Amino acid sequence: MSGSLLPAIHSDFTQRFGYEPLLVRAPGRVNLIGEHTDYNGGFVLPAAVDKEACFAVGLNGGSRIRLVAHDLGETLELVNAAEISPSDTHWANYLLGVAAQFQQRGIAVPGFDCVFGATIPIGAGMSSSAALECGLAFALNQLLGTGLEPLELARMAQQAEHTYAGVQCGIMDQFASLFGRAGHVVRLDCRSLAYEYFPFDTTAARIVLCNSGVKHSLASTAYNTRRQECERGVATLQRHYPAVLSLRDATLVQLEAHRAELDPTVFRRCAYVVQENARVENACRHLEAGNLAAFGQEMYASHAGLRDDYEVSCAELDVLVEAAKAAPGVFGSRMMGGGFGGCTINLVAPEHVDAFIASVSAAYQQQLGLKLETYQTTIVSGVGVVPVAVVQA
Ligand code: GAF
Repeated sequence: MSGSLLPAIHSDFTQRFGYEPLLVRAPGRVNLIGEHTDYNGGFVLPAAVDKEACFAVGLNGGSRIRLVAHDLGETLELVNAAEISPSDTHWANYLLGVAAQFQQRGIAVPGFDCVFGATIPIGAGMSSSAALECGLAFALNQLLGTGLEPLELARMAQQAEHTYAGVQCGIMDQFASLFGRAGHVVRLDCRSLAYEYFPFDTTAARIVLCNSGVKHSLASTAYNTRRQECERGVATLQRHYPAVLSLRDATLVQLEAHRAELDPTVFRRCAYVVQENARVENACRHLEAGNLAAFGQEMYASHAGLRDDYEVSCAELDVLVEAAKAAPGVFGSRMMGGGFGGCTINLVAPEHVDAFIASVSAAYQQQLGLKLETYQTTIVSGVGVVPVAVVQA
């Protein structure tokens, strides 16, 4: 259990509440390619990684919900679990939103206690919020014996984000946290939710994240705006091509043919999504062929599209990607996640990782006066129970 918060979370829970909880870990995720495609019915290529949220959860036999953010030293108590509503306490909404999803499905939520903490850096684009949602959804499903399938838990976690956090996100992050498989990336068709695992060979490339350390404040508003712009594009295309249900069905030829009817910004947003979907398909073929150089080129093209057409990058991320291009042993680099800050994801030859980190850190310091934090991630399995005996070992 080295490096895990679970031992501390476990003892915090037993000291506060005096009974044994269920222990659950829920990983954050990386996404190799396929950004802002999930809510357009398209393709993504994420993996669960070794930065995680940890939970100790138990039913308390009463009607109170007692939530403890271990890292922050903050608590929130709700007198009546039957009356859940959004809270002014930001972090609590990810958890309350999940409990509300059980209720919406007609599943009564009795009083419960939850102590949680996370090693996922907040605002780094590694889905700390999805990990919180998925971890509690999984824990309550176990404790209540509701037997909901993991896909349903992913949908509930996504809905919690929509209704209690106000972000109209797609399903990638929640899916990756629940369905991650150690040593594999997963290609998800976000429309059919069909998925396929691809082995990721860490002897050929390591996944290194460079955290810009910035999170621009309008990120969630801008995210929702991007989604609306895509929907406007689809509405226009649908008048001509009724089979276009989402941008996943659209082509560049169709967009070009009706360019005059589309707002120029909407056109660029849609063109980016259509191209990014194609890049995910190409990238999977390159991964299967073991062609990391070609895979990396798709990553660079993805970043250029996110920067120029989708406009969700920022100066700090652009500096990091340019610095990566100039560093030794790099196959590819791009911003990752919703954007406006957070991390870049970099595929780096194992023998060059140290030199890569030194080189990008120096460039970041020199060009922006900022200190870079980096993470070498490993790919782990999705949300799961951790036996108390393992935590105490
Ligand atoms: C965020 C969202 F939560 C995801 O659903 C996805 O849209 C991503 O941004 C961009 O690809 O992480």
